Amino acid sequence: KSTEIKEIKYGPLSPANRTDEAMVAFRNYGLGQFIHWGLYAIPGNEWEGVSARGGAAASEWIRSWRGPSAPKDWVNTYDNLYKQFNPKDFDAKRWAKQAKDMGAKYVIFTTKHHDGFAMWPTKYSPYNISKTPYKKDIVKEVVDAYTAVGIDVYLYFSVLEWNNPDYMGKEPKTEEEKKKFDKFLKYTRNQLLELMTNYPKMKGFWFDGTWDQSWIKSYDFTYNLEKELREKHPGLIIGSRFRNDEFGKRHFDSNGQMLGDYEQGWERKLPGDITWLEGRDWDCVMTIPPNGWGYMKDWSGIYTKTTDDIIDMLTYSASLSGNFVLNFGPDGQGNMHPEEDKIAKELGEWMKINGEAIYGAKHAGMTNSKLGYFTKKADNLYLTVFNRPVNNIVRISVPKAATEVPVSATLLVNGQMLEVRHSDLGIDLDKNTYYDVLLPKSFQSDRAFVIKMKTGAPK
Ligand code: JFZ
Repeated sequence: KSTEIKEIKYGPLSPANRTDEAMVAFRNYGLGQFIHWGLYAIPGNEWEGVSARGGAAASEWIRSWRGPSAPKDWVNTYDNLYKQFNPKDFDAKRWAKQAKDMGAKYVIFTTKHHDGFAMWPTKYSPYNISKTPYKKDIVKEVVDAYTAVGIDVYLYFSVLEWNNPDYMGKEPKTEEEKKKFDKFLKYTRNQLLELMTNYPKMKGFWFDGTWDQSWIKSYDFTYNLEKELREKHPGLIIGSRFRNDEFGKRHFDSNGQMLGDYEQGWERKLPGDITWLEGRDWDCVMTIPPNGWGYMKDWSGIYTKTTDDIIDMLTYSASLSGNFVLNFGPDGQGNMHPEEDKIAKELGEWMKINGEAIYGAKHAGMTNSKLGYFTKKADNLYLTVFNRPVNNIVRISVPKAATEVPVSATLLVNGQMLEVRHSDLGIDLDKNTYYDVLLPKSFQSDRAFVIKMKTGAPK
């Protein structure tokens, strides 16, 4: 790393590691839900029975697909799908209840994806929900229903728009281009202010589609816009994917300072270890299929993550002090995929028992264990066990310098007390000391289970 500090005019606009109420809430969410819903839900990643898999990056990208069953004027066909958008089964309260039962503390909802279609009746573009047979304001229904059950709402917003004639990916150079893109920037500002005005209960934005040169070169505009958004909505939370500095550095400025309140780069991937994060807040957003955020009718022939996979990634995220956000792609009628329903239910059952190892729980500073992941909260140390030892001895390595060590243990699933004993193993005894938690042979579990330990001064 270079130690030279660059002069930066367009660096961070909010302090690192904010400690206000909104940010503390964000830090403690643990589990969130993402919802990708828009016109792409109608084709569901296929057209006239032909799958777009492989042809499109993901189901919500089907507009850019050129598959064999796509008509010649496919883009036009896609752009007219709104005339059919009439989700007769949509009930935001039902979704909110499902998310609540699953244990989600926040939801990120697509107000507008790359296709440019607005799920709210925006004044700034005719291409919006009010022109569909459904007519009603979907963003409002989602914000109200989720807020009513105590789930915080974040608005996903794609800056880039495929079908907007004023949008361009490259840097605007000619006077005409500059005029056009300037119009687009004003439009973007209007929509964002409109969203904050219409839905004052929203907590933040999850920005996307900010990677094009046109946006990157608009750093003066985006800096001032972020400032304005924050002024108009105290406590607003914005991730690191909104803007860049004047040198084109996105997510982090040229001095490595994060641009935004949390690191937003963990899209379908997870950090390798805690050192990557350098104490920053972050979230991981994850699909159940390999890729595909919008509805996919057909889940056959691809690896779709199991509830156990999800619990693993969720617990791992918590062990590195991050939030884990699970994506759902409802169909054109407003129903979740049946597999999503199943995972939501199973995850909720697990969270009801084991959620205390996730919510508000942070990196425990323990040596990584092959058995599972550690989290901590006050004087509680949690170990979510994925790999149970055949001898039922859960051996925990504690750094010798630790002032807190496990003194007692229980199973979260049934409250059973477990014996904890100090053991002297041979490995690195100058650095580590060992504690064994004994599992009863009779204890059975077909999912990961949590050992909750109380910590105290070593005897
Ligand atoms: C974007 C979208 O293109 C996609 O459709 C979906 O909405 C997802 C949540 O976000 O895809 C991305 C965005 C960022 C990265 C990768 C895919 N990234 O930073 O690596």
